[in-house]
Amino acid sequence: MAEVVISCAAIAFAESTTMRLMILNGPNLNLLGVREPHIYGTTTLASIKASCEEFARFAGAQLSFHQSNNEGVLVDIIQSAREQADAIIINPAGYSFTSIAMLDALKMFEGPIFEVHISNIHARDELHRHSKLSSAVKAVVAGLAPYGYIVAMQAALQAAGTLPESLPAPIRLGPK
Ligand code: DHK
Repeated sequence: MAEVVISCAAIAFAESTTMRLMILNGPNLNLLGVREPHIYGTTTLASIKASCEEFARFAGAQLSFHQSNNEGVLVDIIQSAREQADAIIINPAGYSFTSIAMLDALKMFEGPIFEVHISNIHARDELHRHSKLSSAVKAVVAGLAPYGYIVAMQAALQAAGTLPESLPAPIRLGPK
């Protein structure tokens, strides 16, 4: 009987410490792979999703992965993160430069937010250079190609102290 009680407590602990990551992708990212490959490369969104899922499995994190071309849908998903996620990783794509509605929704999320851009938006044309959403996020990863999603996941898990113990100290803790 005592054994049953202990294992129930262990399950409850494991559930309460599982990091819930939400990855959110904005408009036109469904066409990654064929879309302006000289800027965004040839990796598809399905491949990015599979890679993020593999990393989440390795790290023992929960992952939900979304894409929408619709600003209102993206606002709804960001609002749902208030209940369903501990951290948001968002590539707002074209809405980076226009969406006050998404900025307002992100500001209501209490956990850390990581903004990802596949390209280095700071080295691009004037229209693609100034994200309106960055003021609401903890960090911006730009220019690392699809690997930026993995870096953002790692940063979110590191900030929460939930990177696997098996990783070397510089990755788990950074420089002392
Ligand atoms: C993706 C887009 O769709 C553009 O509108 C942004 C971003 C850049 C990216 O690099 O992932 O400017």
